[in-house]
Amino acid sequence: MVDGPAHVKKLTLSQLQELSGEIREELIAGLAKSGGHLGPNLGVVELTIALHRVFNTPRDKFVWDVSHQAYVHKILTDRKNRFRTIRQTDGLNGFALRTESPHDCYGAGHAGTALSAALGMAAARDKNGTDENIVCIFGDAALTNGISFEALNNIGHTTKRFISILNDNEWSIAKNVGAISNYLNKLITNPRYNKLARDFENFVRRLPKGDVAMKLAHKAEGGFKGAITDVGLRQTGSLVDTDGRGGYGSPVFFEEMGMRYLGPIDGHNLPLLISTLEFAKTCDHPIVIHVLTQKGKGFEAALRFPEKFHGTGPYDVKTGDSMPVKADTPPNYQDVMGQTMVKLCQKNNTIVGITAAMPSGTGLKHLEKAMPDRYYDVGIAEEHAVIFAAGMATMGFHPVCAIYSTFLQRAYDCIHHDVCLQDLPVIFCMDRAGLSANDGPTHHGLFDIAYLRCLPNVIAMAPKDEDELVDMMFTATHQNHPTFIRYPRGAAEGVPIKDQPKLLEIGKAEVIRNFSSNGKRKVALFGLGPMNAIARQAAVQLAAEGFDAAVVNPRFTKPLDAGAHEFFGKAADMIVTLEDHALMGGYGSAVLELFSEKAVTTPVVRIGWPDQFIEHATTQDELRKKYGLTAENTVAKVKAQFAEAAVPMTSKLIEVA
Ligand SMILES: Cc1ncc(C[n+]2csc(CCOP(=O)(O)OP(=O)(O)O)c2C)c(N)n1
Repeated sequence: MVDGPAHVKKLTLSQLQELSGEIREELIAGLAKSGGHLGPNLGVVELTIALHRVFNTPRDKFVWDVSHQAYVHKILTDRKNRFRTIRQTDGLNGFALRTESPHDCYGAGHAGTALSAALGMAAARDKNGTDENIVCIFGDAALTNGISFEALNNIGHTTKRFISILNDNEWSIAKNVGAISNYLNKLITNPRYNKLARDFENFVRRLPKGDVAMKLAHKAEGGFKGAITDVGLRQTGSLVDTDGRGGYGSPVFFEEMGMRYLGPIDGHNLPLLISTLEFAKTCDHPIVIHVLTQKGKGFEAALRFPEKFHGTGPYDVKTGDSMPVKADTPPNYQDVMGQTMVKLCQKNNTIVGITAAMPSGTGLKHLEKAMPDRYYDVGIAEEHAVIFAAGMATMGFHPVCAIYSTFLQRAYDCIHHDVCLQDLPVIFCMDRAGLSANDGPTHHGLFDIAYLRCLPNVIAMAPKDEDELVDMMFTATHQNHPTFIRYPRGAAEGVPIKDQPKLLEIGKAEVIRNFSSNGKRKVALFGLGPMNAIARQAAVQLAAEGFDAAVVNPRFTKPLDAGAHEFFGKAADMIVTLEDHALMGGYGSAVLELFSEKAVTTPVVRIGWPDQFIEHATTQDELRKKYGLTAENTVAKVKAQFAEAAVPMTSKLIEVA
């Protein structure tokens, strides 16, 4: 295997082809244990090799959209030997990361940012008067995102030198959706796109002899026409698309945006890719190269199941089968959410489900399958999803936006301006609220309590288990206000789910374990969402050490149960808040604000995530341990606080509720 990008430039075409085979093997074998974005990376092997053949990072800049497909780039730059540590504790991050390598000029994890970032770099380069190449690589689904269009609108009149590569594999995580996807398909099936062939032939003829890359191009010359006209053509079956307009697509859209369109070309044809990129380097006009790739190329299982292998867990290298799940593993929260949606929709025809390109991740695939007419996939378009939901809500519907906590950040203004300000009954199911451990900081959902609790009209809840998630979803469908439910990634607690969900009283906490005896130091633990289990464990440990420990399930971060918090605040010698969220502005902060208003002076220990971006790790437990979100650390902190502050024990007898 190669030693860095300089080495890639020395290889012959057949060696490059060998290299693509080796990289595929490394991807397939290397990710089998840890999982990761196998399919997208198998699709860009040749493209990434060609990029490193033609350009010189870190001087030239590659900006990857989402950057989940940058593994090959990592292998080809300075991280080959660490590749098998990817997404694991102290290992490589699964996305491009500026702090990881000078070859990663721009970090990402959220979709749709690459064109804007690359354009910013191109503008800066032009201002500096330097000549590095800025290359943006974005997927067909990134084009369903508004920011990409905002950038496209801006490119033509901002710079003359901008190379963008549209990596079109027809898939988002699920099958790509919408008019843009149809448009790209029409472009692909248009037999009249010979423009590249002409340009390209002229270009190849003008090339100086002896140049290694150009020899490759000449070698390709016989093949590239075939590549353009045959390889990768997708037959839609009928030329009349579902939109009824039919006909062929034309690249006029990109050209009207002030970009030169080249393609579509076969994204697995190395010489063609290399020659095309060489050509792009000479262009004094923004250019978009439409490259057709196959997600999962080289691994049978990934070709058969592109959605699963977009981002897969561990698998068997031979068969692609997932590793067996332990028999007693509770269901995932996302599946509970999706199955509950089906049940709720069956009973109430005002409810619909909306996803921004995440049918499996959010669990809404269950609704898609059972009741497709109540399901909307709007593409990677969180802002649109939220405003679309707001529109439906004005017409008497109860739309449920199922969006990961981290991706909902993208739609903050829409939540504020469209939903909360108009006090519309949109329901938000925020999966991955908490850590998304092996994804890392781009995907951790640690900020939603803070960004939501300052907005008027909000009802915000966090279930302690899957049964309560169902109650909360049911309760949300009975509200006339914006309602937000945050729950974590992965397996739920394993509690039984009632047949008939319960309507919860808004703003009412649940007392799980009350104070039981007097004459002991009293600690009240408020454990929010999944941290309630930690609070219960800590209570048992504290009780064993002679404390009287109460546990409350706050359920609501807004409105807070002022009565319960005040009661326990005054009754206890010490309060502990536990949350799977940033401490800054989170649930514990809300409790402190309430205590300040109610003149509760009891000391408060807050357990949650510190004021820093949390790195990735193999498991959530490792990070919780490192940052002290454990029962053991809670107990230790309580004891230290008692010792340090010499907290006086409440002298009067407590009326236990
Ligand atoms: C704002 C945002 N929403 C959703 C996602 C989840 N997501 C990650 S990759 C992806 C699909 C990307 O598809 P495409 O851009 O075509 O690239 P491909 O994986 O097909 O190479 C989605 C929806 C995200 N990363 N960012």
